[in-house]
Amino acid sequence: MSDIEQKVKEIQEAAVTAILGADGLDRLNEVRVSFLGKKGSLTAVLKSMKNVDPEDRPKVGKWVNDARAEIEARMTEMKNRLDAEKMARELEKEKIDVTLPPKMKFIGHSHPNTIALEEVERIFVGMGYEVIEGPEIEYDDYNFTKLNIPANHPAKDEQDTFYITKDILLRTQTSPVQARVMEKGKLPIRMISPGRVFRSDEVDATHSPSFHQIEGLVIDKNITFADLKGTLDVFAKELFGPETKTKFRPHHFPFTEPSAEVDVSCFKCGGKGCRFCKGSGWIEILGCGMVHPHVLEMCGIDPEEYTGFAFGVGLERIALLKYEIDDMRLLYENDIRFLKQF
Ligand code: 2U9
Repeated sequence: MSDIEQKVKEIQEAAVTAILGADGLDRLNEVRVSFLGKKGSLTAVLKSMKNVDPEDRPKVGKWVNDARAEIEARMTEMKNRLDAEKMARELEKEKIDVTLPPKMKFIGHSHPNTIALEEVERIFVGMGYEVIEGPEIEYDDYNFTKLNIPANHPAKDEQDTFYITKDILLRTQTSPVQARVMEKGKLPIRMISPGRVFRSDEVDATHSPSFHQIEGLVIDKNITFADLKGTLDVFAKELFGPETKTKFRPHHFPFTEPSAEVDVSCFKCGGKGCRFCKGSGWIEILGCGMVHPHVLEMCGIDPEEYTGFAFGVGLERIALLKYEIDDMRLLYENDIRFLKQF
């Protein structure tokens, strides 16, 4: 074996040993440069060709090319192996145990007021009512005057009402929404108006300066107190169960005549008397009456031709009763430990 052939063999062996010993793709590249690069040892043999006898050059060229092919084949093999190992390491790192229990995600849910409101809306929409909302800041005229609440009425006292100016206030009831609908003059009317109202009250278990009402209004020809009784009886049965009875007690409101307060038989004891209904068997839930002819007139409706009934319930009152909550303040504190029970 000639010296050159021997040298090419040694380079090839050294290269293969270096390739097999490469511990990563960077090292493999260094090996490539040191054997096959411009200044690599195998390239050096080609460069020394000018010293070789021209007759022997094809032979030497073949040895070098064979050695290069062998080195490159080993390189490719090694590169594939290193690539596969790298991929395997990465996959191992990214492995997900799909059998692990998930982290509990806390998702929000409706406030008891919202649940109660949606229930009341469902009942009235089912009877063909529209749900209409209106402004929380109102004119004295719509909040009081058009509802037959005169200038000297105690409800108008600054002790009870938040005034913004002499004529503008935070509405104390949602009735002004209904007064506005009546004024538009499109009859008949069958509507409920839910919304936030404001009264200058101290906070305690049953009072808050801001709470929610749902008021209802029906205006048509030949509407009677019997329609009012029937409607509210259906409402009570839907809300508290089919066994529920209603009782209408005479009352007074400036905007209705005659007026009544409505009690429902206690849905806890069925009317026998328990802690929940304070022994009476009845629970007061709402106020109602036939719309006062003067209110109809002030809102542009002829009381000789049309009559109507109206009612009002406190949303918080419904929520407290339905969910057996004993303190209204819990509805406003938004303590998640309380809210998540519903
Ligand atoms: C118009 C005419 C009359 C609405 C009515 C009540 C009786 C009533 C209270 C219930 C508890 C208020 O939320 S509460 O504090 N409401 O008792 N509301 S009749 O009467 C109207 C409404 C609009 C034009």
